Amino acid sequence: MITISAQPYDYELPSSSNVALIVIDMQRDFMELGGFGDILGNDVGLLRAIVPTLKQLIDGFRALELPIFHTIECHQPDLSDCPPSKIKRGKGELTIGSEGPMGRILIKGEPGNGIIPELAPLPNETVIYKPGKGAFYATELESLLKAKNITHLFITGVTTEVCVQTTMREANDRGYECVMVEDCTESYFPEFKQSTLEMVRAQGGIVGWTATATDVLKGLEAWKPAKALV
Ligand code: TIU
Repeated sequence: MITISAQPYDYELPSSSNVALIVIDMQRDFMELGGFGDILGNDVGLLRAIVPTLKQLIDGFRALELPIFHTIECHQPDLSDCPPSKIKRGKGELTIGSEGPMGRILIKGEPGNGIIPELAPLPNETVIYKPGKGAFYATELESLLKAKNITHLFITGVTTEVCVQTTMREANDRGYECVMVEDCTESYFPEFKQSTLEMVRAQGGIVGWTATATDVLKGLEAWKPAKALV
């Protein structure tokens, strides 16, 4: 057993547990002009701050041969997996499926739907294509985690209060011990990021823990997993 310095108290990682890194939606749609985040009226430049730290965390998991799951929010080209309510939302000129400068917005396989090159998944890493905000809804994520006996999740990505928080709540309800990595998640609204961090760790860790990437890596480097799983 090792502990990782975290809030609201240390996060315990038994040697019998298995961990995974979850990287939520680090895709061009949210990070670049002309994508979904931009058409909703957000300052997409704000999200770039976490890229170097998240890259370090991903590299740390790779060096330790620990599994990494990347997610992409997207829909099928015929929008059959997109509820009309989601298409209508925002009331902008462009919406999901519209042709934008990076291809059709939030559509699987379009240039704008790809993960930013700095954080591109390696061939041995899993990419989960998700139609909702949460990574467990209508995806194979839970069965893949169960197949590897993964019990402890480190959750990162964008945006903190939308897809990251939704995923952490879904994971918490399914029994996973979750850490939101503070400096590896970002929001278009700095105050929403702060509130999210506070609300997940309030009430004795009602949804889980928060910790910095440095503390997560320090802990994992000292940890001896039951078996290396990639
Ligand atoms: N709009 C916004 O903040 N987020 C999303 O629509 N998706 C994700 O958070 N990935």
